This record gives sequence, C-alpha cells and structure tokens, in this order.
Amino acid sequence: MIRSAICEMLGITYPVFQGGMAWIADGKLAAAVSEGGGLGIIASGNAPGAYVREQIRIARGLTDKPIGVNIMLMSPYADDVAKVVLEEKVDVVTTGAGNPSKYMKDWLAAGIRVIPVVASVALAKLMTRLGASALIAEGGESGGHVGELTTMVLVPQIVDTTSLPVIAAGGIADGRGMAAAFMLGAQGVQMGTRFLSAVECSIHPVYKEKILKANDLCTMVTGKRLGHPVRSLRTPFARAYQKAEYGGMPDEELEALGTGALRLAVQEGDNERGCFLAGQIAAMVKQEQPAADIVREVCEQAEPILMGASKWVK
Ligand code: TUI
Repeated sequence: MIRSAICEMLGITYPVFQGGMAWIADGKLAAAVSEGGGLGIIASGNAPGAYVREQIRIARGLTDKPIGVNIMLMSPYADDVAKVVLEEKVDVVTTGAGNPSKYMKDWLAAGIRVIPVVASVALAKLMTRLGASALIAEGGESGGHVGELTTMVLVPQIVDTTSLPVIAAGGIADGRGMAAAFMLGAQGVQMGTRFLSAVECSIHPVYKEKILKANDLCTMVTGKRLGHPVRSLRTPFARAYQKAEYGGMPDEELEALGTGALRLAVQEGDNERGCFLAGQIAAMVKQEQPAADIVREVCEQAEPILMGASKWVK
C-alpha cells in the first residue's frame, strides 16, 4: 500500500489527485474519485460561481469523503468562485494558470487546505511562504494550459525548494509514472488525461474515443503567441489554429477562434471546431474503467516497482 504525508493530511487512502479539467471535472467525476480513495477535484474553468456551487453539492450528495475545487485563475469568474469555496467550506482548493496570493489569507482563515499548481521555483517559494499545504508541480507534458518545464525537470527542483509535500503532474498515467514521480521526491501524483476514460467522466463519446485511439505523437501545443500555451489533440481545429497563429492573424481574431472550443469538444464532440485537451500520455489510456479502479490500479502497479528499486543498487 502506498501512503504518504498527503494521505494523512487530507484524509485520503491513495495519494492520487484527479486533475481539475475545465468543462470535464464535474461533481460526479470528483465524487467517484474521492469514493475510490483519491482526491476528486471539481474544475471551475471559466464557469461562474453558481455552477461550481451546484457541482460541490452534487459531489457532497454522492460522497462524504474530502473533495477539492480547482480555480482557474485566468477565468473572469475567479473572484466569484473564490468566494463560493469559502461559503461551501470545501476541503481543498487547488489553483491553476496563475498566482493565487490575493485569496490565500481568506481561504486559510476558513480552514481550507490550499494546494496551488506551480510551474516555477519562484511561485513554489512564494506559495510555501504564504501557507500552502502542498504544491502541485505540473510539467508541460500535461493537457491544457502548460508551463515551460517538463515534469522530470520541474518536480525535483520544486522538491528542493519547499518543505511541503509535492504532488507531481503531467505525463503520469500508470504505476511506472507514479513510481518515477516518487523517485523524484514527490509524495503524490495528479492525473488528468487518464481520468478522461473513467466511466463516470461525462465527456462526449467522440472525445473518449479519440483518447482511446490516440498515439504517441497525437498532441500539440497551440496558443504560445497569445501567452496561453495549451496542449490538445492534433485535430483539424488545432492545425487550423496553429496555421492562423503563425500566419499573422490579428490577436483579437485568434482569441475569437479559440472561444467556445473547449465546450464544443466536451459537449458536442465537434471534430472540426472543438479543442480536445489531452496530455502526452493519451496513447497510454487504453480502456474505459470506473474511476475507483484507475486510482487503485495505478497505486498497485507502482508498489512492486518501488519495492524492486533496490535491484539497481549493487
Ligand atoms: O491550469 C492548468 N491547466 C488548464 S487551465 C485550462 S482553461 C484555459 N482555457 C483557455 C486558455 C487557457 C486555459 C485548461 N487547462 N494547469 C495548471 C497550470 N498552472 N499549468 C501551468 C500553470 C501555471 C503557470 C504559471 C501556474 C502558475 C503560473 O504562474 C503565474 C505567476 O504569476 O507566477
């Protein structure tokens, strides 16, 4: 059984977080992961506070285990969602795509555990000083909004920077990835793409099928020119966006091209206009499974690998 400080801290069985995927990670998926012993996380994405409150209540109707909410800090509703998590007294808040400093005091005063995604050593230092409970070190192998550094490079540097437990994210889909993350000093992992194939994940069947059929080179990064690099499946939309990006389309038009594309992928499965966010490990996701089985399987795979690591030392 793999256990770490993060399990005791949060009252979870397995040190596995489910990533807060915008438009995807709803109350139903988060509850299934938490019921399975991991930490289920509801994504706020670009949704208003009322939506997040509804999803928190749905999750609470399905499980009494700890639940997290991810706040996407680039969202126009970030302030609104920051208030909702206070009012609903969620167990854990994770943040992404920015610096959550301005919210930390209020969240901590309410007894909420704050676990920010950090993509740099500088932010890790600041978050440690401001009272975060742990840090998520997310490398650019992940789907969605990506930082500069890879997981292999980022995790040990964050571990060296902080005394807090570090959760590794980006490029982890099985026990090998989990074991490797622990070898780099992490005390837990966060997976997003792997949970796209969860039975309880309500994405459009076309999206699920694309993940199950993905190959090793199936993702690409677009959006660098506007300062929001995003990793997604290499679809007609992603190729057209890249062409526009490097073909000199004005910023406002480019921004408009991307608007609504996540929803079109998740809800409509729209191959032409949808943006199907996915990490580089998409090809390693092979079957639909209950979320609880994913959590348990990854930990059970990692166990013998970590136990056997001594074979390399003569
Ligand atoms: O946030 C994510 N992944 C996301 S957010 C998202 S929604 C979106 N939609 C359209 C355009 C852009 C995003 C889809 N996927 N992951 C966590 C993450 N956070 N990755 C990288 C970072 C990050 C980057 C810089 C966190 C902090 C940061 O520092 C900012 C600062 O001010 O220091």
